[in-house]
Amino acid sequence: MIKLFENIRAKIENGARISDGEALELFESNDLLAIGELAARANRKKNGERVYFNVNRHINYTNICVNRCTFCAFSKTAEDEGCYTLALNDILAKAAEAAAAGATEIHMVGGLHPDLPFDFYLEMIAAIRADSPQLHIKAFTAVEIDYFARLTGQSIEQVIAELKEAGLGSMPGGGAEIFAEEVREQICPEKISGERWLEVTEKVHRAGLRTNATMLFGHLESHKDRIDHLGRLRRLQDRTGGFQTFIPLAFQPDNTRVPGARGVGGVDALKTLAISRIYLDNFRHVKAYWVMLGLKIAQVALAFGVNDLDGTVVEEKIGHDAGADSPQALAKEQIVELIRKSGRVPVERDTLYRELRVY
Ligand code: V47
Ligand code: SF4
Repeated sequence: MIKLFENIRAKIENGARISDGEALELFESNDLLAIGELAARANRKKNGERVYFNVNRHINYTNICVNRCTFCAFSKTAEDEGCYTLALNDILAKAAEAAAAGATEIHMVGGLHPDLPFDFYLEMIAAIRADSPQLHIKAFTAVEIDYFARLTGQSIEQVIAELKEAGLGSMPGGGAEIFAEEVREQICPEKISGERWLEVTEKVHRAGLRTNATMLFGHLESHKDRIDHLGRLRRLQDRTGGFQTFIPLAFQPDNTRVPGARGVGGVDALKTLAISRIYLDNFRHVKAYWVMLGLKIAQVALAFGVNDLDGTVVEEKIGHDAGADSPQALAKEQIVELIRKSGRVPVERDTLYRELRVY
């Protein structure tokens, strides 16, 4: 074990990358602090003492979805009680409210609605851009892009070009879940495959848009499946350099249909964040999404290789529908305080990681 940590430390110092075998040994080690120390070292080389956050707002325009992922407590059918689709005016009002409160980003995703035409999404983006030009619109995932292409009979390239023209600025990292086919078959059988997610994302990067990448962990996947997931992301990033941030999403089990589902413990969460940082040597940023992790683990994660705490969020449904016990929103001052109390330097960023203010 000591040899494992020494070898990895040398690799980090020399800018070499760890192998899948070494990542597996890390997952199977109980030496959380040694893993964290390596991850903190890898992060410090890239980002020094700075920890990023942004002022943003999430808008989930509809929860009606033709996919019925078993891990998802957010989605409904058009017949279910509690299903909704926001009217364009409501969406614009939420965006304008966010802009007035100093937000620089709108994060928009939703279900795959059976009836809304592609024009609805183009109009939504164009209207937000016209109304609140100061907001960066980060919206949709590879899953939606593939759905829009099927809806319209257009190529992925054409769909991306039209969204970009309407004002899409970048894409969040959702829909990746776990790429390993056998697990994906159980948790999201109707969703596009992992390979398709990667293929669509590659096209988005080639069109000049940056995206993030996520990994949903803590359900049915093994350590090997997690490493397989990280490996496919690392290889795509080698080809395109289009990923900004990696975000491990801790599975929330309430109201879901994953057999035997339990929550993610603190040790597993910290280990997964840290190993992601060490393994993904070609990702600059690793985000602790406080909504799924809880504020305390997200703050401690800053000592385990993490350099981003996401944002103010304002209104969150996906995690809270599945039992997340974090707050709905954070004020900018609360995020600054969380980072300060960890001894690091809070930096407000925009979506593309331009520094807006150092605290
Ligand atoms: O793709 C769904 C996940 C994702 C559950 O890119 C769940 O900056 C946990 O991708 N428990 C959407 N997770 C959220 C997302 C995201 C969030 C914040 C920042 C960024 C970013 C991206 O949420 C889905 C899915 O993987 N999800 N259900 C659940 N029960
Ligand atoms: Fe639909 Fe996305 Fe939920 Fe799957 S995770 S059911 S695609 S909203």
